[in-house]
Amino acid sequence: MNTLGNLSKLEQTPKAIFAHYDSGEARIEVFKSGIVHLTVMRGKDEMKSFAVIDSPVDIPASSMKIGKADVELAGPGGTFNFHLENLEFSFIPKSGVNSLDLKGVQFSDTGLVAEFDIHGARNFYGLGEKTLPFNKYGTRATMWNSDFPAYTVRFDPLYESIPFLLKSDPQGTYGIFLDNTSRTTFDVCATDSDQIVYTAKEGAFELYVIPGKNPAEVVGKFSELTGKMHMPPLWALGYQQSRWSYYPEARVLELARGFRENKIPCDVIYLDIDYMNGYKCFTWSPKNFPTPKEMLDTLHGLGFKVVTIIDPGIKDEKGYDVFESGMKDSVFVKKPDGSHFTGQVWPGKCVFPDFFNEKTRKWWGSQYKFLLDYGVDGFWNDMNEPSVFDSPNKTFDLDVVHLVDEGQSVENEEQISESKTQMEKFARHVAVHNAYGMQMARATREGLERLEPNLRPLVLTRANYAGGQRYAAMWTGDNFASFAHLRLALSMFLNIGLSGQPFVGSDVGGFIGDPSPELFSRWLELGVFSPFFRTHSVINSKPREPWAFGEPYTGINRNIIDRRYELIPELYSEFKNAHDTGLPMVRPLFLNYPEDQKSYELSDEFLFGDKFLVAPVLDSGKVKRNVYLPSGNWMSFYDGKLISEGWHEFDAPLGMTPIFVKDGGVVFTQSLVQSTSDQADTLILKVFSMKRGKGSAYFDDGVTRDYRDGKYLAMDVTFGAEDKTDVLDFGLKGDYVPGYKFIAVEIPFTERIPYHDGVLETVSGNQTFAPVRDERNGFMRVTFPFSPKIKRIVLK
Ligand code: MIG
Repeated sequence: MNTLGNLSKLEQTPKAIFAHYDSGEARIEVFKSGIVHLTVMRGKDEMKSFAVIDSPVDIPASSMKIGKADVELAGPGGTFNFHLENLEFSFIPKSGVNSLDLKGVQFSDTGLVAEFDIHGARNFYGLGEKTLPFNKYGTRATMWNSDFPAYTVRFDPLYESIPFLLKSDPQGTYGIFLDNTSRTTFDVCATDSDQIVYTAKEGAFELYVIPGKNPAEVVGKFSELTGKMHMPPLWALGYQQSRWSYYPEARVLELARGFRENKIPCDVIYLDIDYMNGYKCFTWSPKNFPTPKEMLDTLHGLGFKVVTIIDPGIKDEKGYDVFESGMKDSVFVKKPDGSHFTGQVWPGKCVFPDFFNEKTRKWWGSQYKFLLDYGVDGFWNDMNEPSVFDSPNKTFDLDVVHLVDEGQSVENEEQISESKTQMEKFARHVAVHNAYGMQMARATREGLERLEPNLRPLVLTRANYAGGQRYAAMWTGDNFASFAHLRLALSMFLNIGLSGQPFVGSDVGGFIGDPSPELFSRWLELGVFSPFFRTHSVINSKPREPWAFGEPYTGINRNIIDRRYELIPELYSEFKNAHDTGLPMVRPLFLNYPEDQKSYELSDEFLFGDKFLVAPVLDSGKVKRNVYLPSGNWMSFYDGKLISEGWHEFDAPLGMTPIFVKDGGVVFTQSLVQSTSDQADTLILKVFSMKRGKGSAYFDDGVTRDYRDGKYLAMDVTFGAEDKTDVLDFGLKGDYVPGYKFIAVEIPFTERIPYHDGVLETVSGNQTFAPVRDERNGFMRVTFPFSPKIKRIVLK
């Protein structure tokens, strides 16, 4: 017996086992790679998932045992036992330790409660965008997308919800995903030291248990379930400059020229709400931006892209074409009585698109044509928690109705009516709140893809939900100009990345307040390795261009941003890896070193992909940094000096983040450019090894989707040192030809070199060069002409 009543029968189909109760139903499904999904629903609580894009597979009969009320599934990741009479379930991982027991699911008028015994597990990560400690053990989190400017450390909830928890420690790992878009809470052993208590206000209990050999496998499987990050345009990896707001036109142009005159690379300028006419979406302010087309042409000529902000609120104003067309097509959110829900946001009284249905998403997507026609390159969706200034709960009324059609027909949408079958297509806001921002980002992305089918859009969103990586990059909202927030930003990136969303950044310098020059430079240093790298600040903040603080800071900031641009080939390749595997670029040490107990506590240093370890300075006044290097040998990125594993103290003067490369890595860098729209002259392979090394890089045109049809170049290189000869072997795949003129190799300097001969072997023959040698910082550089047919470089 449980709160759904008695179990009346078990039923089996190839893809599911159903348990029927007096007032509800449970269902067991299996997904690829051994993910087990348990749904428990009261009556008709179930809703199609916004997060999950994968489909269940046939349950392998050989691994299943069904009794009268019990089911056992034995998979490669462990054993799952269901006791369906009382809705209990246990997962015993292969390792046999830290099993996970669900102690029933109870439904009541206030929602559902489920308790899990965790049997000694003490390390939990994920949960998306949270300001709670890195390890979520001992914390309580709420999932309810909320706009809270100037949030503080431990403030919760914020803009985005990803109800995914990763248990990982040297004993083993698993993931649990509790898919529900209403208000949910996770008490991760804050009340009972060995129990997770989960509650959901509305909807069904949807538990996915993700087994895995190691945390990377679990995170990878979660991304199979909920989708991968899109491949962004290359320019989205460049440095980006924003503030609330740069206007008028002349100031925007002056800003752009400032970058070029100061020789500080930059790719993107952001226009915050003041570019609009009275904050109305899809308009230009005639006063501040009288000639947007000309301005955009000039900016493009200077090598800049432009991203404009777009909020969901549409001004309720007769004659405003976006409002009129939306009213005509009936796309705005309604109250249960059929009238429109309105609320105050920037433009004044607004209506809000109901992004949950396809008709509205199409309508919304097509609005972007207005801005694309002027040449705007990317879009920034803000306020989409949704945030409403004047409503008592700061968001939509909980009973407004959304038409959740997932592509179904919407003919009778006018009548939010008595008809039962129709009502099922509607969801009250309270049940879908956490997916509103994600569906806005989706409408934006899908619209842009329809309008410019061969371009990769950049969409940035503030609110999001699990799976939202399929639609947009995200930033961590209105943070604060303090060292505490710099530290927090990194810990947030790590958990957001583990939650399936690799493309993340924070407002460099802190949104609210004015950073000291030192804090700003330190934040830029973290920015070099932040997937999304944008400076942004609140209205009336002091100037925060990289040259705003004068020397020596201008020079320091230039060097920092230059480093980002030198690393672009490597960063882009890591983006491609994340797009392919779902693993984040910015990752905690334990993702690669799961056996290392120490790695579970460290959130102030991180790995970038498999090669880099980065230890930013996160304290004021510090010029040294203690760094923990996990197992193996490491080399300093700056001078190739060999360093052994363990704790070390390193110098870290302003502008110099300690960066290390795993011994055996070949890192792809390039010569300096002022934006990614410039072609760098030289591709530079930096070898971090004395003996054997390898690396790979990915190139494509950076803007179109042609890479899907073979227009890319995947370059694998292996390095080997023998006696008096160093050899680099190249493996190439794909038919894209990068525009480099030269390829240079940098090898740690030893007495074996300088070289006398360099041979470049290509498929069309060999060429011998007297190497143009260049000694710098412990490395010897040899340069050859770049050939897309390169097979091997021999240095003697
Ligand atoms: O109510 O558009 O987080 O980045 O500058 C504030 C103005 C609305 C909040 C965003 C911030 C942006 C600001 N917005």
